[in-house]
Amino acid sequence: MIDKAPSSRAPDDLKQLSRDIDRKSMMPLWERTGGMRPGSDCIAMHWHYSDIKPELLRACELITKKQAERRVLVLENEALRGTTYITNTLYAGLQIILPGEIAPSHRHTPNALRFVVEGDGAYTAVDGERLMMHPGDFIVTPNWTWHDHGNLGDGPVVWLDGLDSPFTNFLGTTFREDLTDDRQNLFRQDGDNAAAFAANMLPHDFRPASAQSPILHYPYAQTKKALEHLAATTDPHPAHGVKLRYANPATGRHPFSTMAVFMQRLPANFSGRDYRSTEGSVFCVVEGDGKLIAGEKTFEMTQHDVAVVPSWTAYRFETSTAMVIFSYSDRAGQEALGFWHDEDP
Ligand code: 1HN
Repeated sequence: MIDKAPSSRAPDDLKQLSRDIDRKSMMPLWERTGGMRPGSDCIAMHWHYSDIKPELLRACELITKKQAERRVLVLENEALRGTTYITNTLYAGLQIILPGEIAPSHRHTPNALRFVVEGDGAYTAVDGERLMMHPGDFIVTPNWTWHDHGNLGDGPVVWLDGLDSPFTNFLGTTFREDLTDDRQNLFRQDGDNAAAFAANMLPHDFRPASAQSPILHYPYAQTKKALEHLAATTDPHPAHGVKLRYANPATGRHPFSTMAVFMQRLPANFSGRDYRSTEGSVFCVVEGDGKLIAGEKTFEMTQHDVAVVPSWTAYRFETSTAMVIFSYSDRAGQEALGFWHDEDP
């Protein structure tokens, strides 16, 4: 006998089907409400450095670098509380180190970048070499390289840590290891890495073994000079001003397999055009003041402030003074996987 037409059975039988399969860890795709679209649950956010700095100093009184291992205030997206993430794919935290302190050596599978916010005299040791940190410098800690930090100066030093830890957590590939000694053995002289890889030359027999940049240190003095030269000789891009991307000289791509890193300069009285892309970006103001308008929100940004703009949220800048802004995003990972997309009218 031919069964009744499906229409005369619904909706009770259909509801029963949903209940029955739910107990078997299944769900009906036709009940999914959200469509397929770009963007994420994260929200655009802004942290004033004037709110961060006093809390960092409080943490200095309450916890030693040794106790904390890393004395860091993590900037957590309000939509991702409890995860340590600033976007679905990126981590951001502000780290402070006092004179004489050291942060013991360890290594992990997430890649890390340091962006020096304030203070002089600190170093990061990476892969056997000590890299002196100056404000505005960008330092690469490629995954699985030993790294420890120290402060040889006479005042606190603050930097922004950017990690791709959400990637390794997502993929189930997060490993870490402590070195028995607090400090790694420095088997290279200061300046070796820059001489071998940052003079627009590469060692003759160098073969890139990974996507990571062989350059470990991108000093702000160079970046600033390049931005100022281009700002004086070329027209700014209508959305980004003069924006440069930190390059991996061995591949022409990004310094990390996952993270793209940028520095941009916006002229005074700039009124930027809206822009959006699938990358989530973390911005840190190096110099100057201005507004970042992200979706419906307006952030009044001043020096050292941090903001996050999630995937597919349109944003633009409006400046009063000239502004220099550092940023990193998950664009490298998106490009590598073939997912990156932008809308640039
Ligand atoms: C880490 O190793 C450092 O080495 C900073 O300074 C922040 C956040 C999550 C996981 C590892 C550092 C970190 C981190």
